[in-house]
Amino acid sequence: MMSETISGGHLVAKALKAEGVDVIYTLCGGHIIDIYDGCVDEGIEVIDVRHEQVAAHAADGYARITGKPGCAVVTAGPGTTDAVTGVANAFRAESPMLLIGGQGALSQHKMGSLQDLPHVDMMTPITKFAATVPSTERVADIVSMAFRECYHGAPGPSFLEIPRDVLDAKVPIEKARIPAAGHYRASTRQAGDPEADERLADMLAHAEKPCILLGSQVWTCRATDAAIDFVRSLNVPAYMNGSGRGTLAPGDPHHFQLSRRYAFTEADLIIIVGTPFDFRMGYGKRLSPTAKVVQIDLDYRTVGKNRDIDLGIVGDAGLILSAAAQAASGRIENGAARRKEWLEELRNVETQAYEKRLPRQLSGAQPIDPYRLVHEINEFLTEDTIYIGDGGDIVTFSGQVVQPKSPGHWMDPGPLGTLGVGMAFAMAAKQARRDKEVLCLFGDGAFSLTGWDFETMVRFDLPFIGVIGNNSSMNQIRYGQAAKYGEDRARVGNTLGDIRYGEFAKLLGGYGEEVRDPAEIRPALERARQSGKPSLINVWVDPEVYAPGTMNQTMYK
Ligand SMILES: Cc1ncc(C[n+]2csc(CCOP(=O)(O)OP(=O)(O)O)c2C)c(N)n1
Ligand SMILES: [Mg+2]
Repeated sequence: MMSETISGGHLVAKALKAEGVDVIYTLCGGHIIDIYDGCVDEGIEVIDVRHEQVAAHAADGYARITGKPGCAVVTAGPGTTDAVTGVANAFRAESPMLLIGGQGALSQHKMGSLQDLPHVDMMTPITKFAATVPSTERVADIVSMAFRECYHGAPGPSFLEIPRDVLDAKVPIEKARIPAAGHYRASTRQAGDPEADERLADMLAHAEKPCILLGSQVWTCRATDAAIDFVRSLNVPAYMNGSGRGTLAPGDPHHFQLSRRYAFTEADLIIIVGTPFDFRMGYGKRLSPTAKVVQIDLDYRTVGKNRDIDLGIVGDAGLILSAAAQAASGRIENGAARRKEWLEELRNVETQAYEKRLPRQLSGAQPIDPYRLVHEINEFLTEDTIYIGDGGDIVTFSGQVVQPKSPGHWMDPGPLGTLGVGMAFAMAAKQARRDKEVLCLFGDGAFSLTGWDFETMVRFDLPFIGVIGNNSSMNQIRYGQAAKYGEDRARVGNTLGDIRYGEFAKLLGGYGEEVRDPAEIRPALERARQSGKPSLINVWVDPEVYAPGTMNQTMYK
């Protein structure tokens, strides 16, 4: 009797299914079509995009939103090189995704086959794991191995290339190793060291002016509840960055944002959770030299990097924060009440900064003040709106003003600072969470990198509200040129056309509007919401003003 056979592409689909992946993002090519055929059998949706960069960013975005790894499938050679930026972005952002690339047949190895490149060599430095699948029997095994590697320490991307003959060949099903769902990788989280948790509790009990920074790993670890319980029970003011934004809702007594620099200078205990001392943190130099500094991170290599610390704990943010709060609760009062004045002090700084900026946020100027645009967006967001920022200066404005109302509802590229993530993140967010509203703020420069995938949003019926802060420039770069070379030499390589992106949206089958009057921003946003379509509200903002964050970049100092 003939035994049942299975091809490599179908084994890929089985391994994706085992991991819970229910969609792949892809742009087709002859090398990878057998994976599509496998997806048909396994009920995995195939979303085909217009550029492989978008496929990879969408896989990154899917991972962030769902907590499951994302998957992008691209063809060999240019398909894979186009996806490099998306993988690199996921690498710096600690996002678990798998990129599968095609490769010429093993039987033509190094003979100059179509689109042959050393993909694995190219991907090795920007992934946690990169390998060639050597035989059809091992396809599912190596896919599950790649997923396992994605979760080593802080998460990150993996890459696999599958030669065409390996993918297309059929092998007897009993010869293939097919790891079973839930049985091929650990299901545990890494707890911190109980002694270190005790020490943290002790430091908290003695601190008069503690503060905590809740970084992206708070969301990665789904540690929202633990973090909220920690700051409330110990009465610690909290700042949030990256995907950690929204852990506490705006208006929460422990939610702070505008007083961060003040807090880092005045605090006697600073707890950094799940974010590295990189450029966003001034490499740790801006923390008070007399404060005790505690760092909690999933990655051993991040702890103590770039500055000395007083206590470093490696592990899951939620388990560690819960253990420390628990340990502190046994002590008399644990100092919580004593910190009332400290919180009031910070609240005053916060209120002053807010009031100083408010006139700009309400400005009726034309061209529109970018502060007014981001203010309107902030007012427009609901608890169920996932906010995405993709741009330069305009997104720097939004970082100060826009507050996500719920955890996991803020997406930015992360420390790679990649322009062009927006459309892909919107795609992944809306596809994974149809119940959510998605709003993406683009710079006009950022939008034009990957904007054609607006068509994919239309084709797959993925409504979202796109807002373009249009200054017909790459303004964040222009600022640096003006500062360095003078205004008369500043307009080189950064000027874009006056593009009516609202018309572009309509051309591709979406909803679009042009806005020049600030009073029209809100009604236009409402109409985009009502349209039920992918939309672009093209808001003409003043190119002559820059965000303070742009002007303070260490790069220009
Ligand atoms: C892929 C990529 N290319 C180039 C840059 C460098 N860069 C940073 S900000 C910026 C300008 C972005 O212009 P736009 O999106 O229109 O935002 P604006 O600064 O004008 O508000 C550029 C080109 C980058 N971060 N990413
Ligand atoms: Mg611009």
